Amino acid sequence: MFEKILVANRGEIACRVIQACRELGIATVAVYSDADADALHVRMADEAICIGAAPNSSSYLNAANILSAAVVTGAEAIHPGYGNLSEDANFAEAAEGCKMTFIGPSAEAISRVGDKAAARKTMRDAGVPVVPGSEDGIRDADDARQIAGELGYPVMVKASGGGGGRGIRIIHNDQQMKEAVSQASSEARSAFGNGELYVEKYMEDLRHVEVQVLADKHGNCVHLGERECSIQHRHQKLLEESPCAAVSSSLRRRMGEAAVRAAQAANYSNAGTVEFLLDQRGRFYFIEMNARVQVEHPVTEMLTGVDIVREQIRVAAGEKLRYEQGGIWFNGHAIECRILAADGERGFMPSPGTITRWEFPSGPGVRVDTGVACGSVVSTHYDPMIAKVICWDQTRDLCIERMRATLQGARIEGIKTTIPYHLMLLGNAYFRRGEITTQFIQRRLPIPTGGAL
Ligand code: MV4
Repeated sequence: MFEKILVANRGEIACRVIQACRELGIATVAVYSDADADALHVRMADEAICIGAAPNSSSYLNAANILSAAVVTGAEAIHPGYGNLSEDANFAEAAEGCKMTFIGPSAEAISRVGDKAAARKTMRDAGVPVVPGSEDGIRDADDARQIAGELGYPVMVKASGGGGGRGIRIIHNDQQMKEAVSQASSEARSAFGNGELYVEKYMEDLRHVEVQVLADKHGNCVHLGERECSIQHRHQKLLEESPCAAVSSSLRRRMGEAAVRAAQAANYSNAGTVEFLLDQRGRFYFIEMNARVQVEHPVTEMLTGVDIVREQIRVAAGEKLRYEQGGIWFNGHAIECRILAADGERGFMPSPGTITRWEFPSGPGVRVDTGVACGSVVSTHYDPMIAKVICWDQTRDLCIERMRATLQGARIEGIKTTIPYHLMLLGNAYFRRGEITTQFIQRRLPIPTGGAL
């Protein structure tokens, strides 16, 4: 097992990884930018080393400085967290080139699932149902129109070079195609350095359900159930939960088996997530695979009792999975609310500042994963998500009430947060009935852009 791990990230995920290392008796090295010298993750780690100036591009995306920091501190492995360099195959390869273990899939597996158009092909060949769409990337708008003609509008163009929401457009007719393709392609080029797009049939009013997989380097792979992730604002998830109200135990088994097939087809190891769209008749379609631990991994941990980050470290060290599929149980219900330093009453406008009060209730089934504390300075250099509140209870209704009580009990001063919006969400009749699709925010609870809630 590793003796020292460098955590190549910041915020709550850095704190999360440091905690997992501590439980395993592994020393930790934190990296920080000039703006993060007093950050919580720096205070938690055994060692800390500055890797650059405040802008993310100068520090947490600065692969050379991070690798140098790992070498000079004698780290044997690097945990990238999520975002930043976590799905950068070149970084993974460079770490291995410096004789360090990258805690994640191999560089080849990252590349294979990171090319979203090629991944669809891999999955189709593996017998995983895929959203109808183009075989490969498209050449230009005419090519896209041709494919849209076969699929029928509306269609979605997406970036081959990366997932999430950048470089995505929904197109309703031929006239919109040229502009949409040019905008999406330039957005993708600036975000991922790759302007290639592919086309999919836009499947309206479905659920966005992802399955967690965990694979070791010895050919073993299990799934850890699904997460309902339809509640997104501008392709940013706001609230996730598990299990998904629309997934029966037999559907869970089928989606889980498809996700395991997807991981095996990609020759995948470590933690990964297979994203599907699920329709009202229980048919599911692959959209993409993510080669990193996800923000929302705690809801799966609360249901299964599996510590995903700890298993990532064990698998990276060459250990065999300690779980058989038959030994994975899904108990109760878990919900995660992402707490952003943003004004939930003004269109989620960023709300930087110094936190002068930071208190959350605690108790059975209440977990707060955070990278801030009282006195922390929240800047606009980085992602505005400063904490995740995760609640577990025996049923969905009890879990909703526990989450509401926890958020109502929060005492945060110095910045605005999205807690007011989350409380509205948890009180919304459609949400409480589990009537959730990808259109939920737009149709049931639009983000207020100004004035009191
Ligand atoms: C889709 C889709 C419908 N049809 N793909 C992909 C990235 C993720 N952030 C959202 N994604 C989606 N991909 C096809 N072919 C629906 C979503 C989607 C979504 C789309 C618009 C508005 C909100 C959404 C919430 C979840 C999923």
